[in-house]
Amino acid sequence: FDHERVKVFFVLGGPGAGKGTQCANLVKDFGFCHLSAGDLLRAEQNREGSEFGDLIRKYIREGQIVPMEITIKLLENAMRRELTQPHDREGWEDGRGRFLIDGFPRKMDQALKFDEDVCLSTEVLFFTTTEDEMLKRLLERAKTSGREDDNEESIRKRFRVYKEQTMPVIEHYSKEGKVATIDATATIEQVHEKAKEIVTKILA
Ligand code: UP5
Ligand code: MG
Repeated sequence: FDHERVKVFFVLGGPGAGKGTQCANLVKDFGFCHLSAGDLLRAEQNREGSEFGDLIRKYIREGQIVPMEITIKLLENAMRRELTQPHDREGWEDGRGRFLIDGFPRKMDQALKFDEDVCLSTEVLFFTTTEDEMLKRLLERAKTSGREDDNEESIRKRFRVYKEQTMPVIEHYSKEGKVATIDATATIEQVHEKAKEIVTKILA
């Protein structure tokens, strides 16, 4: 996809930082299409006839990164589907579109491959808070989420993978001047205001 027409915002931050929550708000403000890599993988895991179901389940429970070919294919297919259907949302005329790609890329190889083969990204929205806060949020969410990785053991593994594999991605984009860091410790509404301000400037 042509990055002049298709705006890709990567949304990164640790497990439970609030990526999904904030994406839902930004969709309402700016007409984004929100694609969560984790949600796409969970849907593929449960899709009847998927050859990857067992593999995805195993990786997610261990907090490991699913081989990038699978995730990138799911994202690319979802983007193509969106871009080829009619929209009356802001920013979506004549093959144009804007995406929030949530929870991706979380490993350097994915970042390079996506920028090269799918679409050059515009910006990284980086939501940051402490591990204690993220753990608290995830354990609370665990009561109702039904997610197989919302247990303390999987959460600890997700934290480790995030530090070892995803932080280098953020450093990489920082060097390119593409990272907007947002303190996600405040209330959902306060974090939203800050994110909205940043996105407004970038889209202007
Ligand atoms: N909450 C949110 N904001 C709050 C605030 N400001 N104050 C108080 N509470 C707040 O939020 C989490 C919880 O916190 C919610 O209950 C919310 O109400 C509350 P949420 O918005 O869901 O946080 P989010 O950052 O989206 O957390 P999530 O658990 O989804 O993050 P992960 O990055 O861990 O999960 P994801 O779904 O992206 O990935 C899951 C797994 O998929 C990965 O571990 C990996 O195994 C696999 N994966 C890949 O292999 N490749 C990929 O490219 C992507 C994923
Ligand atoms: Mg999420």
